[in-house]
Amino acid sequence: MVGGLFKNIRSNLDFWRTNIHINDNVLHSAHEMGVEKVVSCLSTCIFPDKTTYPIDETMIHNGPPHSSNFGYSYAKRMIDIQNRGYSEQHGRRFTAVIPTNVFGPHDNFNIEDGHVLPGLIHKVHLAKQSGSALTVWGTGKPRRQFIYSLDLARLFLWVLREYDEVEPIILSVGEEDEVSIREAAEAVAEAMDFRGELLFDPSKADGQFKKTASNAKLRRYLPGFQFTPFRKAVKETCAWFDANYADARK
Ligand code: GFB
Repeated sequence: MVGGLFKNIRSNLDFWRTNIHINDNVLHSAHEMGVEKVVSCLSTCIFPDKTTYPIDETMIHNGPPHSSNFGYSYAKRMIDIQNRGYSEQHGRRFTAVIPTNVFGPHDNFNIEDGHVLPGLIHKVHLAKQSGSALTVWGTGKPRRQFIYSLDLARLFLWVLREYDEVEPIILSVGEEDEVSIREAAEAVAEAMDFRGELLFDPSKADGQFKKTASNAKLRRYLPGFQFTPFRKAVKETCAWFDANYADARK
């Protein structure tokens, strides 16, 4: 069960309970059925809120997560604990990846519950139709690393076939590819040829200011992996949404 900042703020208990049940049902069923390997998803938003940067895989349990998504964060951290248990007690190779903010075609474009990029893409689509301004929530100052879903899928196949640690691995673009929410909104506006005004609504929460993650461990394994350039990935996602508006999750 995933969602954007605002859905997390509204439903921390649901995020905790639902994900804890998913964790145990999936992992224990896999164990009982003799499944060789399971790759679960954590997220770079589950790391401690008070931390040094860049964040790396060793820091997952070093302090409380940001208050906005504590339910999701603690539930996801328990996957790492459970994977360790299956490894020590049963020799299972159950592991986890830690993607940064994912976006791409087939995303959840729901404005209230979805993540920032699909939310902005949907908002620009509507603003162009109505000739209104684009309202970006918050100050636009927070910073995020975004990974294109197609790049994440390529990395997932590599993890499934080649990565043999139980310890989690961060799957993210580099620290140098981090952008502000304002820059992300400008990239969406450019990709959709939106000429209207960008307004910022600071009455809406900013959430975590930054959660800059290091992909040094990934780079040690795959030094030559090429991420899709951010603006190219945004353009492809916007084109997908415009072409599939009727059937998109929104
Ligand atoms: O993707 P997002 O909702 O979640 O991004 P997080 C929230 C940031 O984008 C905040 C700003 O700074 C918002 O103020 N923002 C601006 C918007 N306009 C919009 C908009 O139209 N929609 C949304 N959603 N945000 C989540 C975690 O944190 O990251 C989840 O809460 C999950 O658990 C996800 O792990 C990957 O990046 O802040």
